[in-house]
Amino acid sequence: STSCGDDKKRRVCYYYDAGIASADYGEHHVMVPKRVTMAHNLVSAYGLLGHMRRLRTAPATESDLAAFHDAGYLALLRSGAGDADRGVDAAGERGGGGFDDNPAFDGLWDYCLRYAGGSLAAARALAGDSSDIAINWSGGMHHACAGKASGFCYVNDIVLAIRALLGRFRRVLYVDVDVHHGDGVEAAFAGSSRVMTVSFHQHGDNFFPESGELKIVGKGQDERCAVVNVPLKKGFGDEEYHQLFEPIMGRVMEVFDPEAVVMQCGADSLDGDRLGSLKLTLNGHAQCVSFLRSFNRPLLLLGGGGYTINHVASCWCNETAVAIGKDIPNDIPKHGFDQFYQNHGYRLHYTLSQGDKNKKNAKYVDVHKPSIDKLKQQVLENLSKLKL
Ligand code: ZLS
Ligand code: CA
Ligand code: ZN
Repeated sequence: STSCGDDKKRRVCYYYDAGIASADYGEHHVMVPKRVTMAHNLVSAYGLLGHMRRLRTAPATESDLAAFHDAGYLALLRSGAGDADRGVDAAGERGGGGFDDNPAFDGLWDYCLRYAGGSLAAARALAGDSSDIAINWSGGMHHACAGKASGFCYVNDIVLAIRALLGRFRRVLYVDVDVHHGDGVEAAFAGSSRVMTVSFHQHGDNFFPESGELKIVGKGQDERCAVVNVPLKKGFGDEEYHQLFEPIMGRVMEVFDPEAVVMQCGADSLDGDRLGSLKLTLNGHAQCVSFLRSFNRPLLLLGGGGYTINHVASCWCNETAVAIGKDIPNDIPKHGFDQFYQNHGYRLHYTLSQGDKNKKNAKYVDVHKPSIDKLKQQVLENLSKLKL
């Protein structure tokens, strides 16, 4: 069980739309929307639903999406974008490599409206002051651009949610712990001093999307933008991560002093993920949530990546418990999906045997561990240079 920063309870509201489960990127795709249903069933089996207000299921409307996205791109998305073979990235052009990160699948438009609707409803619950923490695990699609899909993301629910929050709050902080760089959100607010974006991500060896280098503090001459990037090496685990996360986020809270915080909780930074090569434990990941929660600002929790689906479900269930401020037992209650956790002895907090993959990445930690403090100093220095 993770320490919750404090014992003070929060008013938590939770959004779940069962319609998300029918979205299917295709049988060989790594993105599996059903993992959100698995997380929800775990949340329910642990009895956590009784501790939260349930948000009304309300898909977004096309005009909601038009607050950020181009009309032409939305028309393409709504039309189903032609044959299944043709991705909707680059406004209809076929993705490279002969297979598609962003396939046009049946029910895609409906899926977009539902996950974006969840993040918007959650943002509105915070803006209307009816909750302290709002959760939408089906959101967090941080790569989508105004006019194109990217990295499994079609509609950028995060940008929409932040814009909704800006109607009520002066400064909004965005924190992204997905293993990938939060490029779409960063680009959308790079010119704004009312939104600071912070992403921690694996970087190097052409890891997608390759952006998010340390040196990028802002864009253009006038540095009135607030962008913080923390590039990490393969193999980094709880110890290395938190040597950076807490000092950096502590300083960010000090200098930016946000009135609301949006957190993308991508679970692909966990150990054993199919795409990522970081080694966070469930507790190490949740520690990011409890640290930000401890500052007591309106907090929006969103999902994101996560490609080993039982790990994802365990992670987001655990973080729902952290949001509420309730300890839950490590033994997974019997429920319809419990066979997915059999390989971990029906335990929430899984441990992996030292496989080849782990050994291989251990050398990266040996090489880069000594430079973590230097990285921290550089990020803190960048922070002191921002003109806010
Ligand atoms: O942050 O690396 C790339 C781009 C390519 C290689 C893959 N091909 C298909 C297109 C060109 C350079 N794409 C990344 C995208 C990662 C998106 C992360 C999203 C998020 O977690 C937020 C939700 C990538 N990495 C791995 C794959 N794509 C990938 C692996 C395996 C497959 C199966 C399904 C699809 C095609 C075969 C796929 C993609
Ligand atoms: Ca990230
Ligand atoms: Zn990711």
